Amino acid sequence: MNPTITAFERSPDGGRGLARDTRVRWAIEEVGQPYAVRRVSFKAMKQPAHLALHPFGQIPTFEDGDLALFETGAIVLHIAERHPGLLPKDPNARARAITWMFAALNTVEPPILDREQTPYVVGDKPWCAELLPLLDDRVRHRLRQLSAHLGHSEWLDGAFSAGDLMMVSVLLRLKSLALLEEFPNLKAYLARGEARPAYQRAFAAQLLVNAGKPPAD
Ligand code: GTB
Repeated sequence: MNPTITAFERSPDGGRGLARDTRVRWAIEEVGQPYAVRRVSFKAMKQPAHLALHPFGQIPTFEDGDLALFETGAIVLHIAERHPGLLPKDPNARARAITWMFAALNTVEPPILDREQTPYVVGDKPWCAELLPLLDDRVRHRLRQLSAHLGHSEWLDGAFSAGDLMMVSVLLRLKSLALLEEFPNLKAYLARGEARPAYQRAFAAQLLVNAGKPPAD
């Protein structure tokens, strides 16, 4: 049996690849494994059958035999550890690649999410317009640090790894904001990630089911 992941029945982003199943699809494509997708509605995500897989009622999940995982960090790490292609063999290089996965999820993604979600959550408050530039600055600060580390390198630490896969996935969320324009090396890094054939396959697969408006649920 091939592993099965879950994804939105129809992503609210209409196929822009921003829902987190895309990074899992990308990891599976990088290691060249077949997989199946079970699409779930927002309603089904909160039902006991899905909650048994994902205690927070979200996507994506990953099932392989009697193993069920949630959290994209854990899922991508699991895939990378079981198949060659996403983690270096050298133990120290491997540990550093995993460090970059954590950095993407714990250090770079949170300020990006705060910036992205604030307009949805408190966009009607009079102080929201003052808050957004402050949140932009928090993102800018992290991007400046990441940009300084990357410099003219192709990837974060030697060859492409699960750390890059996660960092590019996180940075993709900035595509609708102007901030990335300030960091040409990060923009080019993102473009390199998106150009990878495995990413292209993952993106195309999610686009196939997500293009168009999401159904009312
Ligand atoms: N930390 C978890 C992980 O990394 O796996 C976060 C999982 C998560 O946030 N899942 C979201 C979800 O299931 C989908 S990806 N949300 C439904 C819910 O909580 O009820 C987040 C997401 C959703 C939609 C867009 N979009 O439309 O642009 C982008 C990202």
